[in-house]
Parts: sequence; C-alpha cells; structure tokens
Amino acid sequence: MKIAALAGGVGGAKLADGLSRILPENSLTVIVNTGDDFDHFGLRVCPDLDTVCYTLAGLANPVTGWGREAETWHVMDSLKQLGGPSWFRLGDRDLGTHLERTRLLAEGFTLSEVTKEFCGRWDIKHTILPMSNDHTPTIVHTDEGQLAFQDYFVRRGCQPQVSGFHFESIASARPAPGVMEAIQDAGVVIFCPSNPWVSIDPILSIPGIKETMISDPDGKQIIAVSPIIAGAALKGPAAKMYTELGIQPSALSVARHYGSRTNEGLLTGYVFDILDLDQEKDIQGLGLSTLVMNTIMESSEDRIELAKEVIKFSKSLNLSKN
Ligand code: FO1
Repeated sequence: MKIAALAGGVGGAKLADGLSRILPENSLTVIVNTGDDFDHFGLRVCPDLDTVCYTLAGLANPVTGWGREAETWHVMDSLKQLGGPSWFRLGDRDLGTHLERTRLLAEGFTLSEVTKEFCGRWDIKHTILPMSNDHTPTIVHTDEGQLAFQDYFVRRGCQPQVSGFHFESIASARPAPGVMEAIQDAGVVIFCPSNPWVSIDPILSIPGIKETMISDPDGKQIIAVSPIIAGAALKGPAAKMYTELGIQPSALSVARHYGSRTNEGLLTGYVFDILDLDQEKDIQGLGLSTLVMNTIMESSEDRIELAKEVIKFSKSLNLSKN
C-alpha cells in the first residue's frame, strides 16, 4: 500500500521518520510545507524541507529538531562581530545546504529537482517533495501587523497575538510534480502531528490538493495525528494560536479543523493521545474512527511504534469499509 504523509516542522518530521523506518522503499512520499521558506542573506532557506530531510537522513540536530547535528557556529560568530543580523541562527554545516540550494535555483533548477538531488546525496530512500515549486510565503496577522513567518516564529519568538494567516499567491500555486500522483496512488494519506494552521493548511490550500484527496471513488483513508496533547503543543505555537483565535486548543478542535469525510470534511480516521481519552466520544461524534494511544515521540522506538499503529489503524478502516 502506498502512503502519502503531509508534514511541516519538527513534530511532523518525527512521524515521517517513523514511517520511513518501517515502510519499504518507494511506498512513502512525504509532502512538505514550504510556507515557512524565506530569503535571508540572499539565500533561500526552506526550514521544513530541511527538517524532514535532515531527520530522515539522520543528520538532524537531536536537541532542536531543526538544523544539523554536530553543528558549529563560526559563520554566525563572525557575523555577530560585524554587527550582522543573528536572530536566525544559521550553522556552518546548515549553510552549505542553503548555499547549494540557492545556487541550483539560480541556475534554473526547481525546488523539487533540488530536493530530489539532495535526497540522493543524503542517501534518503523515500520520496520527499515540496508541496509546490511556487513560493507561497505564510504571512501571520498579528497585533504587531502582518509578519513574515520567520519574523513571527523566530525573531519575535511567537509572542505577537495572532488573528489570522494568509499564504501569498496560494491561489496560483501548483502542486509540485509528483504531489498529486502521490495522493492519488496512496491507500492512506497521513496528516503528521504538525501545526494545522501554518504547516498542514498551506499544503491543503494549494488548489486541487483537497479535491484530489476526497475525489477517490473507493475512498482512501485520510488520517490525522493530533499535534495537541492535553491542550498543549509539544513544540511550537499551535496551542497559543488556537487560543488567540478564540478556539479551545484540544485534540477535538484539531479534528474539527480538518473535518470528517462524512460531514464535508477530509478525515476518515483520527489518532490522538491517551491523555485526551475523555474527548473520544465527541471526536467520534464528528463521524471519525478513532485510535487513542501514546503519541508522544521521545525516542526512535516511539516514532516507529506510532507509525506502525497508524498504518495498522488505516488497514483496519479499509477492512471495515469493504
Ligand atoms: N528556529 C528557531 O527558533 N531559531 C532559529 O534560530 C532557527 C534557525 C533555523 C535555521 C534553519 C532551519 O532550517 C530552521 C531554523 N529554525 C529556527 C526553525 C524554523 O524556524 C522552524 O523549524 C520552522 O520554520 C517551523 O517549523
């Protein structure tokens, strides 16, 4: 069975990693958010693509989740000495990625061609695709005005109060080559536990992607894993965004965010943490099949266990459907 996984930053990359460790080659495609991408020092930085690629390549910094392991910061040190902007920390090894990506893009290669080349160089066995080759920067509407995503997330440390988002030029953005085919061919599409607002929604907002997910006559399984556990996000501003948008941060709110296939929404199944077992009735009331388990991934074994259970869950839904 072919799997398509939608992923954003660190949380999503962990489940993508678990899936990559249990699935045979050529059966997993990870479709990655590029709304966080921005130009810095003239370099195109693609944080979520790099986080997913570094994680699957075993190169990711285990503490932060982003950037490279065994990193050094000499460039940043000399930048600081010269008074340059150091709010967005670019490690020496990580800079190699941004330099080479920017060079190849300037030579006319597309982001998906660059990503394919890098995955080969990093010996990544599965397919990682940017959601689009078109630049659709996420803009965060806040009480300090509209902020580019990294300005909000890193420079301002997610402090501003959020009132909304938009994804620039999303209406004319095209799915990257292979994205639609990966969704069409997938027996299950998995929304990894990433921020619904700024990691998964940008992917779903590309014209044609949602339609392709629900157009399947024999109905593929579409399963989301909640990034909110006991009212909080393990990492990042997802819960804070919910609160500032006037929505109770919870596994139930995320289920409502994506909606159920039986009620004009997307999902057929929903996976959430045992700490939120009390919400199961309400979540099932949305028309969703549910899997409740430990979803906190602290070790590789946790990532593999969650990936295994999600796949088993999707197969059980297929069986019960036929
Ligand atoms: N996140 C931070 O909180 N501080 C940083 O200095 C930082 C630098 C950075 C450099 C490269 C990269 O790929 C990611 C980086 N991130 C940093 C994380 C990044 O802002 C987020 O991972 C995504 O944009 C949201 O998931």
